[in-house]
Amino acid sequence: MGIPGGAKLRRVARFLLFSTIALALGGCTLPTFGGFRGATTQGQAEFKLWSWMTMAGLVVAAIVWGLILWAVIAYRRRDPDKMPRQFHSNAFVEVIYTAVPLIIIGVIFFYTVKTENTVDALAPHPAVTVRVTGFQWGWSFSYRDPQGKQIALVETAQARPPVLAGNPTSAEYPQFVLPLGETTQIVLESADVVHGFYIPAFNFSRYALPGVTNNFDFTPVHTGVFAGHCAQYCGLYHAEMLFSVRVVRPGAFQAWLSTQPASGAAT
Ligand SMILES: [Cu+2]
Repeated sequence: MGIPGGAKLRRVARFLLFSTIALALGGCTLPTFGGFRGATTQGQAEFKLWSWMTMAGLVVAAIVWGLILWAVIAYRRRDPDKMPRQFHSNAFVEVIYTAVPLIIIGVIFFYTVKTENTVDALAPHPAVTVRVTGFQWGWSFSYRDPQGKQIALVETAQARPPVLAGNPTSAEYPQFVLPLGETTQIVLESADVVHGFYIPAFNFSRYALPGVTNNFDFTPVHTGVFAGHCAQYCGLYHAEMLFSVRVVRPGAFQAWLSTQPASGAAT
């Protein structure tokens, strides 16, 4: 049997599909839906996945809400004495609403794996290596040369007032620096308990785990100062685990690096 209003439905679906594609391709700026566009190549890949998945979700939502509304209005009870035609199944519709979600899940799975591979990819020869250690309650950023020797150190001041909980970019909190357009490898560890190394503008968060080393790359695409904080409740002064990252041009980065003290015991 044919589906009543099937042609009209297909027209609506086609309109939604094409308007979404036109929206995405026009000016090639994807809508953010409240997300960050990503200040690194890895963060941009993450953003692209977020934006496309949200758009796909909205198309599905529009079709579902449209069908509900249509069924409610078109098949409302007009005559209290007349029952509508009774039937118990529709093989065609059932095959469609099983196959289409499977295809959607398959596409989402494919692009999620693809994006994760991009985000987790490690460059064989990163321009900079920074060993980041989370501890109760702060961060240390130890810059290493290719031989693993510490060449610069930025860390949370130990003698800080107990609670500042202010702006992550203020001078009370450590700020590490990354070169624009170059790949920095972060070697993430914890000195005590589980912490969360989170930079919202990079669309990136990862656990700092005691006894486990997490490696990942940042390739910044925008200069600027970006806030970071601990994303895993880790004790009394968890809210004090603020930091920021400043992205500068490679020349300015080398100038900054040369002024940094290499002192402090390597953690
Ligand atoms: Cu914490």
